[in-house]
Amino acid sequence: MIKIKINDEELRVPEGITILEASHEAGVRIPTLCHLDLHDLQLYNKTASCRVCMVELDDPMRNKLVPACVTEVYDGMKVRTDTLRAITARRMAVELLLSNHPNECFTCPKNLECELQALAEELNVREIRWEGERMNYPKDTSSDAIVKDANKCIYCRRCETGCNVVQTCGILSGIGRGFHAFVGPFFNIPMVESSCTYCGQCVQVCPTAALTEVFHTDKVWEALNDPDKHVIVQTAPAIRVALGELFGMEPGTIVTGKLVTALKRMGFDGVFDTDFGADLTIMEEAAELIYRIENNKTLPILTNCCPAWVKFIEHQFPELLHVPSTCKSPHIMFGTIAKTYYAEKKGIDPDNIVVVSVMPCLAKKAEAKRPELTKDGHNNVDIVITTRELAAMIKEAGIKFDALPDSEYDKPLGETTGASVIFGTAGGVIEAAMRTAYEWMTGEKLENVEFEQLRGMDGIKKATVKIGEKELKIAVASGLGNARKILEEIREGKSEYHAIEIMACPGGCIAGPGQPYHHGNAEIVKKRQQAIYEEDRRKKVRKSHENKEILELYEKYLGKPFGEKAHELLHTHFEA
Ligand code: HC1
Ligand code: SF4
Repeated sequence: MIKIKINDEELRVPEGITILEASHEAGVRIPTLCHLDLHDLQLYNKTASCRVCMVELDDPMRNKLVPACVTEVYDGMKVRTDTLRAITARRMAVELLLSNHPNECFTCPKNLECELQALAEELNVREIRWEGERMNYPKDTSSDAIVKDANKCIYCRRCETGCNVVQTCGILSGIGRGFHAFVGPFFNIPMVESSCTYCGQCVQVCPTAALTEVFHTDKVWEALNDPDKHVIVQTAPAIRVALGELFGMEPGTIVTGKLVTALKRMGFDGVFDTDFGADLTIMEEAAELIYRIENNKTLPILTNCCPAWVKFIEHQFPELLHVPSTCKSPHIMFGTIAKTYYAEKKGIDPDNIVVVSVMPCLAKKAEAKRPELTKDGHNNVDIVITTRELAAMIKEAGIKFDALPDSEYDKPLGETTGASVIFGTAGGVIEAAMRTAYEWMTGEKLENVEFEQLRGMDGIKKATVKIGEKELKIAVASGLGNARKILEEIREGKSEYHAIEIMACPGGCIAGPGQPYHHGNAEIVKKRQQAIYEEDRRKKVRKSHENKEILELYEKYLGKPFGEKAHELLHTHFEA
């Protein structure tokens, strides 16, 4: 340990840490912009490019301004964060960024969520004394998921690190110099022509609106206002534990009942839960796992509900496309059933049914457009909006969300289980599958349904689950960099696993890029995760194969799990 001083506070800190790290112990805030260092959420960026964290050293030998994020402490170091020089330097760094930034705050999609805007306020920037060269690059709206507005790029490189280092996708890099510089796909090709997975980690970390989702709220309003359309909505497992944050509620508040009421008041003809699709997925995936084990087919099986992960394997490991489960993802399964079974039951022409999914994810927007996820010319799912977009619509409709009473999801297709709600957090899909596979393989009742080994925020989790005489080796990877490690093992023939869950977002869907921005606060994500497990514990039925409406669906319509009709409707294929 060494002794340092920050402002007037004496501290003993370990050697090798930075001034920024030491400042947390001193209770002093040093503002940052480009810097990220959050192990739990796999958010990193240590490029020291923005110079917003400048502090002054009180040292006759070194008296100078230094960036706190990369300057290591030394014994006897005296740091001042509150000198005129330090304050002016920090303010000037932000002022220079603003000199080159579009003055569009009122209409910007990140208005009131922008970290640059917040810093300008925090650092008391009251004028911009320089006129930078403002760019007028066209927006890249080529993809169904992500909009890139290079004019708003401040070159912090967070997205680049997230894409290339954390997700190992290698899509983004710095382009141009000086005022012309921005981050984009190489040669600035349209996003849709790159191998982008739409995982959205770049959107998650972008401090401004240089990268945002494609907004589809107007499409939903149009459908709701079309008297010929029967518009139904489904909500992903992770929405109910995060939406409340956008209405001032504590992170982790479970708002399932209010969410349903709000959607009914907005005019949806049916309000459903993607959890029903998740229970259906488990029926198919567990049956597929058992089929593969009993028939010596390809193992491990990989879950594939995450569409960014699917694009990742398609682009980066095309030789392994026989490995993932062939199940469609839960919301796509739900859409398929809505336009077949539900349409028949209600006597509605599927042409007139519009299925809207509310998802914590941007990749789901692109997934819904995949040509193989259509039936008789209908998209299984028509429109995907994010948690943030839904909150914006609730506000547009003048609904006072926090004052809403609770309601129940509509029926049929409304019954769900605890197994399906845990899909919303990394490890949940495979835990849900194990609850069913255990009982199907042994014929015995599983008493303790909680598989602690598969829980938590680690990027890779491993467990051995004893099922009768058999030991199933299970892994969970969240974050595409971790998925790559798992896939490399499989490619080299070294994988010892029977089943692996993969999610592109570190932590799973609760931390998706369509959720309320958590601005790097891992506690928010942990509270959402606790709420997901709480919702599971509250459910009377906690195993997918005990969902009575699912059993009725198989009995009346689908036949056997993994059978012919189930194959036709609920399974898909991948494209290299
Ligand atoms: Fe997810 Fe899924 S859990 S992928 O994380 O399998 O997005 O919440 O809806 O489809 O159910 C997301 C969440 C979601 C699907 C389910
Ligand atoms: Fe990279 Fe994912 Fe962003 Fe695409 S969405 S550019 S893969 S981080």
